[in-house]
Amino acid sequence: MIDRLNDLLKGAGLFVRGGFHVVPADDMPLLSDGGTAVSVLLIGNAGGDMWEAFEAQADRQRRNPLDSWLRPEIERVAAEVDAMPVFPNDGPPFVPVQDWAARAEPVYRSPIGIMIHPEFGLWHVYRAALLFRDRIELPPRLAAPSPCDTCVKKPCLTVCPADAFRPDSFDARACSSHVESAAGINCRERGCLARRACPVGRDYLYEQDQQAFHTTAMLAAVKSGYGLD
Ligand code: B12
Ligand code: SF4
Ligand code: SF4
Repeated sequence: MIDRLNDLLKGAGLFVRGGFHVVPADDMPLLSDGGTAVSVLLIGNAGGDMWEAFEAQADRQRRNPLDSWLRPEIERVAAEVDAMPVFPNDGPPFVPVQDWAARAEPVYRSPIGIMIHPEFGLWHVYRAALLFRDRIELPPRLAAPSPCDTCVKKPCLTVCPADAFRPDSFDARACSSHVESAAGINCRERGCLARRACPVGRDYLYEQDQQAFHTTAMLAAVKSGYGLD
C-alpha cells in the first residue's frame, strides 16, 4: 500500500509521511458511509518537490491555485486506494493534524509552533490524512529525538521583528502587520525569518518564489480571519 501510494503521489511531489491506528479517544471524522476509520496515513511534502510539480502543472490564474490543483490530485489518489481524504486546512473546526503527525513520524512541536522533523527541519507540510475503513500495514515509525532538544541558541526565537511568538501561541496579526509594512520586505519576499533561522533541514529550504507564494497566502488568510479568534 505505501509503495503504491508513493507511486501515485510522486507526480505531485507528495509522499506518505507515516500513519497510525485509530484509538477510541480519537475524535476522528466519520467515513462517508458513516463508518469509523481504523487506520490513517498522512501525506505531505518536504522541500521543493511539490512546488516544482505545481509550477509545471497548475493553472496559476485560478483562485487558490495551489489548492485548486492539489485537492483533485489527492482525491483521485484516495479513490484509487479506497480511502477518504481529510484536509488539514479545511475548517474551523480543524483536525489536529500536528498531533496526528507526532503519532505518525518523529516530528515535534518546535518553539515556533511548526512541527520540526529531524531531516526536513521546518520545511514540510501535511496535505491530507487518508482514512481507511480496514486496518492497513503502517510504515515503521523511525526513532529520532527532536533537534530542538540540543539546539542551545534557539535562533528561531530571537529573530522575529514582530515578536510574534508567545510561549504557547502565535500572534498572527502582529506577524502580518509587520510583513505587510515596508520594514517587512525580508519576510514578505524571502519567507519567515524565524523559520529560516533554523539550522536543521537546510537542504529542504524553500526557494524564494515558493516562500513568497506561501507568505502571500498567509497574509490573505490572516486578513480573512481564517483560524483566528
Ligand atoms: C489556522 C492556521 C494558521 C493561521 C493561524 C494560526 C495560529 N493562530 O496559530 C495562519 C494563517 C496565521 C497560519 C500561519 C502559518 N501556518 Co498554519 N495552520 C493553521 C491550521 C489550518 C489550523 C491551526 C489551528 O488552529 N488548529 C486548531 C488545533 C487543532 O490546533 P493546536 O494543535 O492546538 O495548535 C495550533 C495553535 O494552537 C498553535 N500552537 C499550539 N501549540 C503551540 C505552541 C507554540 C509555542 C506556538 C508558537 C504555537 C502553538 O499552533 C497550531 C497551529 O497554529 C493548521 C492545520 C491544522 N489542522 O492544525 C495549519 C498549520 C499549523 N500551519 C502550517 C504552516 C506551515 C503555517 C505557516 C508556516 C504558513 C506560511 N508559510 O506562512 C504559517 C506559520 C505560523 C506559525 N509560525 O505558527 C502547517 C504546519 C506544518 C508543520 N510542519 O507543523 C499546518 C499544520 C498546516 C498543514 N497543512 O500542515 N496557520
Ligand atoms: S532553531 Fe533550534 S530550537 Fe528553533 S526550531 Fe530550529 S532546532 Fe528547534
Ligand atoms: S514572517 Fe516575519 S514577522 Fe512573521 S513570524 Fe516570521 S519572522 Fe516574525
